[in-house]
Amino acid sequence: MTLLEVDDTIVAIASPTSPAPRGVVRMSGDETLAILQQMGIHCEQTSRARRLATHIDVGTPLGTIPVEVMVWPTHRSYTGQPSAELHTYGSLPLLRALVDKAGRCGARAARPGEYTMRAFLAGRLDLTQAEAVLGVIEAEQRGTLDHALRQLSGNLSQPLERMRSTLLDLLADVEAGLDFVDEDISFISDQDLIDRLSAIAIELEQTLRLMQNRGGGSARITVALCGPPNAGKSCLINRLADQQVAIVAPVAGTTRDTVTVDIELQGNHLTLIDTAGIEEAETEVSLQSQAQAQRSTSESRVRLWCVDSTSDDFAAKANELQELANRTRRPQTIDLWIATKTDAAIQSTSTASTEASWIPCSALNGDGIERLKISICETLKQHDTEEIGSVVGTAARCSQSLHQAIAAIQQAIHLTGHQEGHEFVSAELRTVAQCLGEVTGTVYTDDILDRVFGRFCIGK
Ligand SMILES: Nc1nc2c(ncn2[C@@H]2O[C@H](COP(=O)(O)OP(=O)(O)OP(=O)(O)O)[C@@H](O)[C@H]2O)c(=O)[nH]1
Ligand SMILES: [Mg+2]
Repeated sequence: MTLLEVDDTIVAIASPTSPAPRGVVRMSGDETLAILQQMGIHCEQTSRARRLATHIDVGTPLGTIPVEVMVWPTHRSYTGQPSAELHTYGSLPLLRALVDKAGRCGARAARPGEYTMRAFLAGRLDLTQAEAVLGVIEAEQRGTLDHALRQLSGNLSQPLERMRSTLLDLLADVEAGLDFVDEDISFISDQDLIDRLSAIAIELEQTLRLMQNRGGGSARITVALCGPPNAGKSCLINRLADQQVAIVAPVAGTTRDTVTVDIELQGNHLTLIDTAGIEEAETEVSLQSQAQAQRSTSESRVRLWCVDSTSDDFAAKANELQELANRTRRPQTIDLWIATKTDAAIQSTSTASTEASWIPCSALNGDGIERLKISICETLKQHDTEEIGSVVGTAARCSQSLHQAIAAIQQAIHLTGHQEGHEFVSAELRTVAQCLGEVTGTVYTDDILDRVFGRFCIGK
């Protein structure tokens, strides 16, 4: 198949195929208006987008069905081509009948991602934005959706395009100097070149790191409850999940195996993990449960460190846990500090002597639980906004190009520093520009387009 074929007119069902009140069939291509005409839809010849309510005869056995038609008669559409949407009841046989009729009138069935690819080829979107469209379609988490929307608005491609443009300016200076090499004229000093390349290298490394941090964007968010034995972790997981998933007992060391439960909080899909209280392992069982607890604690995205606010040595326990938290924290880890059993505290615990900011709560009477839930969601949101981020597909596709770009830029810095000829530097800078262009799609090949658009579903 030739991916870059954009002259024919394509048609596909664009809405989910499960029954719904409304379904959409989409068309795009130069013949859109002529095909609509053949289907019995007469559009007056104007250049404005418009909407009309009509009926289409799709043949036996369905007969004539009501359809609302939206037409973009010029290139001012999502795909940059004349296009149309036919809205009717969301029933698969009806939608298929419409697609078949359009097919009989000259349209071709669209391939996966073909609409978005036409938008890309028309310059409506760059490649990272096209991938963000997929990210939006597939987003299961609130945070993932926010990322995809930010990427769609160009937050990833804009800095990359800016860096590429600076680089092309530098390349022009370096290459202009090559023409005057005998006269010893240069358009940029070596030091200036090194400084400006180093700044781009730093920014690229940062972009790459942020991309990789997002690796598992669509997975569930893990939230571990951890802390000393008897701190009230199991009681708290039951309260957060609103069901009895873990055994609660007054003896220390009740929980052995980790217990997990899935919950949803403000659009975030969380997996809560109750762990064994942290203690010196003295038996084989304890050794295993401690190892399991440590693994869950270090791998979880959010950690709820629970300390019993009624205990005499609150501050000592808290400080010990904080050291442990610092030792085991990963770049994306979120630590929250929970003072438990506040209903039973005789006097308010002195949390001031510790560094953390504490969320007081009682799993018994529910005090502070709402605030805890809000804190979890807000910190997740805040962490997500701090990242440039990228949708998972973009990260997978682009990290190699970014690695190559960084290697080439470092080589260019090295060559300049060692006064090697500027012709070698210019070759490296060309590689960098090529790699950055592959990320945003300024430079693309069939293979890249195949990888990006092959992951889409038909109709998008
Ligand atoms: N008053 C009061 N008691 C609580 C609260 N939460 C837990 N407890 C009690 O504290 C004891 C220990 O609770 P668990 O939830 O089993 O504690 P844990 O941290 O899971 O303990 P391990 O599994 O042994 O590590 C039980 O007797 C609970 O009833 C609370 O909010 N208020
Ligand atoms: Mg427990």
